[in-house]
Amino acid sequence: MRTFAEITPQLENLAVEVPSWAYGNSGTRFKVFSTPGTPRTVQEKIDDAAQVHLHTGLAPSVALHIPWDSVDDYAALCRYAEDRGLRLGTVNSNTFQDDTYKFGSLTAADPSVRQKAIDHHLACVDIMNETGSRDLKIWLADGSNYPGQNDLRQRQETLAESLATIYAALGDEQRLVLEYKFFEPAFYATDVPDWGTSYVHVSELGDRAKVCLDTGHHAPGTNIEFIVAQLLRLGKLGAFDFNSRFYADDDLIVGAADPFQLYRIMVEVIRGGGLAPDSDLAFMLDQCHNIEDKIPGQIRSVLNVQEMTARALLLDREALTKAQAANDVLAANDILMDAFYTDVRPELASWRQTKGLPADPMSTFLESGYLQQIASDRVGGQQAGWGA
Ligand code: PSV
Ligand code: MN
Ligand code: MN
Repeated sequence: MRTFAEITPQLENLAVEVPSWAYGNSGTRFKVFSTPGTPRTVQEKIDDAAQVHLHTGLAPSVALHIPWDSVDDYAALCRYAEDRGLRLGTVNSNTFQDDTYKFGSLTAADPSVRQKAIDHHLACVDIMNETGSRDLKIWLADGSNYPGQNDLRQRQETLAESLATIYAALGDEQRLVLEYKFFEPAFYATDVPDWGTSYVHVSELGDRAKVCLDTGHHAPGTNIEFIVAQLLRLGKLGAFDFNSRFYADDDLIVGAADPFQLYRIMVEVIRGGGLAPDSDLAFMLDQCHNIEDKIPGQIRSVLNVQEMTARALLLDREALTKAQAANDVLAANDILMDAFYTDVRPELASWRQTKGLPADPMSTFLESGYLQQIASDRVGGQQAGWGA
């Protein structure tokens, strides 16, 4: 196995973008629980995100969701983030909470609905121009509930046209990342249900269009690391939305349900060059903290990603390649498991200290008094945008 000292230069390249919506109240369709100190404004979400970066050194940017995070002055918002050591990152569009989009947005049969959805994305690009954001992330709720409800094929044509219009509005340094999800809210057919469909569309668009892989958006048992390997091989994996799932789109803390899966994903990321200094692969969280405290939930999440990345970096790739070439099934599996079973937490703690970070970011944050402070300062926190 490699030593910890050998992997730190690569570990240094890891940065995880946090979502603004993780700091708002969220829940299920049964109940949204409020948390004392929940942000009331996007600025307060940025304040909370800054705490995650301050204690972990891992989360230098925060993703926005439009219109949840709409403001009058994005340049000022940018400065606000910079003053707190953060960048504004990916801009997420939202065409799933408006009555107009009941029968689809970018795929809608009604041209006026489609135009409204396209215009929303063009407005997102305008925002990106002000925030300096590189990525426009599109997740569509579009789909149908009953066989015969829609012309499946026509909707693919319509989607391609809508995406092309949006893509044409992007600047040379900007990208479009298209997320897929196998079901929900549509239950019969979803217009972008899988990585293949996303791949087909982004390939048609051009080099600056890529797939976004949300780890919670697959059927149970799906081999996600295979998808990672394939998309990296094709140069088309643009971004991750990390989270954990037990059942469906659970949006739980990444690495909580299945740390081994996260490890396997990171092994393929590293194998495919996704952690190299010149890689443009974005690591983002897409999570909601329904019952746990939000900032600690985010701290735990970025630390989980760091931990599994460190284990994946420890993997002795040379030995693995040899065992694979010799068809030594058990040796190959052993080599992969050796790195996975290595507890990297003590070495990560010492390494953090060498960088001026707390050895234990979670306890340092909890002892800082920040949670108590926001609980007394903030009254009437906002919902993340989800739930009833
Ligand atoms: C809906 O499933 C979703 O969770 C998608 O994963 C998006 O990335 C996210 O909402 C935010 O729009
Ligand atoms: Mn997502
Ligand atoms: Mn999701």
